[in-house]
Amino acid sequence: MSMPVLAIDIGGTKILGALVDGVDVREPVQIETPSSGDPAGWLETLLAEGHSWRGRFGCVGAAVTGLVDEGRWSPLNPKTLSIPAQFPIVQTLGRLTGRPAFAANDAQAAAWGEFAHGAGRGAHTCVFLTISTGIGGGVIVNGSLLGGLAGHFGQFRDDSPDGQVLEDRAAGRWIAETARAQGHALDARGVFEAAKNGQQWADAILGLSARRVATLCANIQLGLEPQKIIIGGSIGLAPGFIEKIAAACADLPQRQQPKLVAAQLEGRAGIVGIAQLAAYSQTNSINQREDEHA
Ligand code: ADP
Ligand code: BMX
Repeated sequence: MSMPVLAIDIGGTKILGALVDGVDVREPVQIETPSSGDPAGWLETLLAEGHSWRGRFGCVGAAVTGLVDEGRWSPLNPKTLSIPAQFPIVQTLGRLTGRPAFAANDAQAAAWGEFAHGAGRGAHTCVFLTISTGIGGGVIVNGSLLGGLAGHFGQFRDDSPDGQVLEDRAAGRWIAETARAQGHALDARGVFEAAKNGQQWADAILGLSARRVATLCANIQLGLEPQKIIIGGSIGLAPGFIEKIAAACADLPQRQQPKLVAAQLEGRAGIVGIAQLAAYSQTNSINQREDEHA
């Protein structure tokens, strides 16, 4: 019987690690993502908290916010998470755990998790969107996951004079900054609470965020015609947010309506997906060049 995978999901707000076998997630450990320092130190902290995992996994996989190219991890938007460019994530994981390692973008990994085990089952062309600290995406076309830059919908640009990308005008950091600018020192979760308690200002911020995400979904539908657009991330899955996106899409012509569904694996999509991708990489020798050439 094969051993579980040590799966780690590093987002702009939280880091989650667990032993994962298929959809079975055991001994989860969650820590806040530090806003400074060295990712190697963050991983050491996580592994110390997850000391019970030691010796009980065959390989390790990390789903990380940012771009992963040949085992090296770089930020596209340092406002979502500021990490050093070209950080050798695969080599570092191998050194810290003594096991073969694999890494991929967090939203791409979550897309694979949902496709293989969640809301994307049976949808050979689908898109996963995480609405979280930033906005990430993963694209499955005819059953294949697109890697590299593909799916970085949060980096979409318009003609904003300040050069802001979409996630800087819609995701968790923007929601908190916009609330603060209006005199409410709350994070995005606090803004959802305020909206639930009937605060008009909070509902207006969330409405604008959802409308911008709805425009993105409409454009994705035109660009790829996915059978489903799967919405995840703590903001995407917060009560009422998908309904707000759907309401903002309601006036589109029927033929152009995006098929929105909630992520079934919820916050586990990334670790479930990266576990499967890491296990697959062991038998197919992908994404390990950095480790081998170190
Ligand atoms: P990450 O970006 O680290 O992957 P999340 O998917 O949890 O993590 O997204 C983090 C963002 O979601 C933050 O802006 C946080 O304030 C917000 N958030 C966390 N929990 C909730 C919640 N229950 N309801 C609404 N927003 C939430
Ligand atoms: C950003 C980008 C993506 C990531 C997405 C969601 C960085 C550091 N990250 O668009 O690679 O998938 O955020 O990340 O440039 P999360 O932390 O919000 O889950």
